[in-house]
Amino acid sequence: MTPPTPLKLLLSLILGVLSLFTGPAAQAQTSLIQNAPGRRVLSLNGSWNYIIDPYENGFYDYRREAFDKSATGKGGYYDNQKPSNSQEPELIEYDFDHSAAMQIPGDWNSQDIKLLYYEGTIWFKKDFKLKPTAGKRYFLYFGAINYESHIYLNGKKLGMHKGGFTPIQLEITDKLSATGDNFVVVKADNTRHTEEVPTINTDWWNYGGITRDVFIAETPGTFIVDYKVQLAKDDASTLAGYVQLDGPEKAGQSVTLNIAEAGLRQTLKTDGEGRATFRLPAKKLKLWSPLSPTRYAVSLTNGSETVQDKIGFRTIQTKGQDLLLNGKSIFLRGISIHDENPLIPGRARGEGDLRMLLTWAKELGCNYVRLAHYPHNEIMLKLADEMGLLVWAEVPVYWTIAWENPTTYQNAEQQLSDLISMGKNRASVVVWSIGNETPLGDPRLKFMSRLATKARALDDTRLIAAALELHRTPDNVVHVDDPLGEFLDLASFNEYAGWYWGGKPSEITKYTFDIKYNKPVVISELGGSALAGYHGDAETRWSEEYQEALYVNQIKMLSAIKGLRGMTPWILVDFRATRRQHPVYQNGFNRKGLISNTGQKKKAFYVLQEYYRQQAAKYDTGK
Ligand code: GCB
Repeated sequence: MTPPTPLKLLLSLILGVLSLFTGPAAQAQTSLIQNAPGRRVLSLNGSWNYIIDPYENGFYDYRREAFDKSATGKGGYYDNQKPSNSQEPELIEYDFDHSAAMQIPGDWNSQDIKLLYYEGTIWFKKDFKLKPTAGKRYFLYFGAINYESHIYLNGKKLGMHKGGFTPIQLEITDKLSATGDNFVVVKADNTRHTEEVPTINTDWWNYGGITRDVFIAETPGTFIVDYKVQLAKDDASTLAGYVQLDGPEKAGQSVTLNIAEAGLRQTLKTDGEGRATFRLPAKKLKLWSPLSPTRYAVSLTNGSETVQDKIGFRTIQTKGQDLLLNGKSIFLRGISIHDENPLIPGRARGEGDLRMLLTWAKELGCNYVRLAHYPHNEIMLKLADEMGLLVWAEVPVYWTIAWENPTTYQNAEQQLSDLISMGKNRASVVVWSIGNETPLGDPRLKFMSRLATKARALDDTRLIAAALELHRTPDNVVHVDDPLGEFLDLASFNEYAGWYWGGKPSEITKYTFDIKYNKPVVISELGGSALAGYHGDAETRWSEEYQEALYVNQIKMLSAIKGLRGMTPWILVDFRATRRQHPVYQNGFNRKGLISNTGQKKKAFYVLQEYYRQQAAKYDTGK
């Protein structure tokens, strides 16, 4: 074999960067349809046939050349080939229609026992009927597919996408069949790779498949693709935002913004790019808060199209170590949550599962949740708006990723942009988190500070944060001086005194904190494990009593921090994690939940609930 020339190497590097998003997916990612589920939709949820393909035989030929890159583009499972009536004996070595089916949305691990630990490719196929109406446009939309997906309609490739927790949107207007009979095929591959986001090492289950809703949105030829209707930065009397049209007639159009209940109505004109920005006086708005989660019916009308949303309005800002919601001090009574329904156990499959998680958080006394460690379902953000819970939303820049790889950075930035795009109209979202427990070092600081700058450029009305690193000195001082803190709005860090360090729960009150930043301290994690129903004394690891004592003493220790403005202990419910191997106490579950995987509340739940009751009495009454 001849070694590649430098030119060839350069070319392959450029192609590598471009291949992160190929086909229409690339365009789609820059402008996700705002409130896509609220458009006119045809749901493709339900039963999908699947084929397990660990060798990727449906994607590559025997020389390992991809079928979809061949001259005919044919040969892969996405052809969904069926025997024809010809006399020729045909060889077809797969058959979707006679293969097993699973429910979508839903991870594959929880639907077929032989897939519990599976990492690799699975093909999915769904038939649907849709006859396009002339003049309309159609978008195929997936809430999330973990991790790399190749998507085909009627045997033609639509695009490829990487990232397991952000929406995928593909225009299919010209690709629907005239007869109305269509089929969509998805190759989903959840193989972990060191250069991806997240990387190979995490403390959560690598659930594969089409884990969120699938539907087709129908829009007019020129339509309202995106909008932001929020309060201006730190200014409760000004409504600010934009409307973006897409389509051949996007320039010079009138769009009417109407918030009838607030007596607000304004007609805007789009510019040459189809965009109209606005700043309007908004004195009469009743502000959104956890105590009173007021949302307004907001409508945007362009010609025959009206898009409707329910939007709350609030401000969030920091002042030294104080944290102000609508100008008033607030204490964030939070809890961390994974996108998992422990009762399945598997990825949450829709509104019912998500509402159950948030109802538990409310019962705990929360006014705040950390949606760790990746973008959660858009429905979760809407429920948080409705139920009055503030949100920390995050991207899976987790532990040690490939800091020096430009493609890895682009990927992280894309996931962050998509998260912000999806959540920017939700009053509940007050924090964009750019990562969790990333290790100190120059390449990481460069990567993370660039991400922080990007987040601020995309949305200056929310706080930017990350779970920072800490270190201890022999004098029992815990130092938070991670240089990344300079770029962030909160002093947030994960702190595991009494579990990973610091001795028994009764010993941890000796620790004090030295926090370099004059910023609100919002602790992003603390906690320890307990197996529900296992009892011992406060020094018996894994017992409910140990976890209970740990929470009692954590609260004592943390209450001494000047500037403590909230916390999200780890975690609401036990969750599946391959790292957690102890056959008696863990059994494949991270047991730091305050609620077990069968829904049983552990003793520590009540400790935190009582602390939050006291904090609520102190802050929510304005005392
Ligand atoms: C952490 C991580 C979280 C883990 C947790 C644990 O610091 O951020 O993802 O699950 O600790 O249980 O160790």
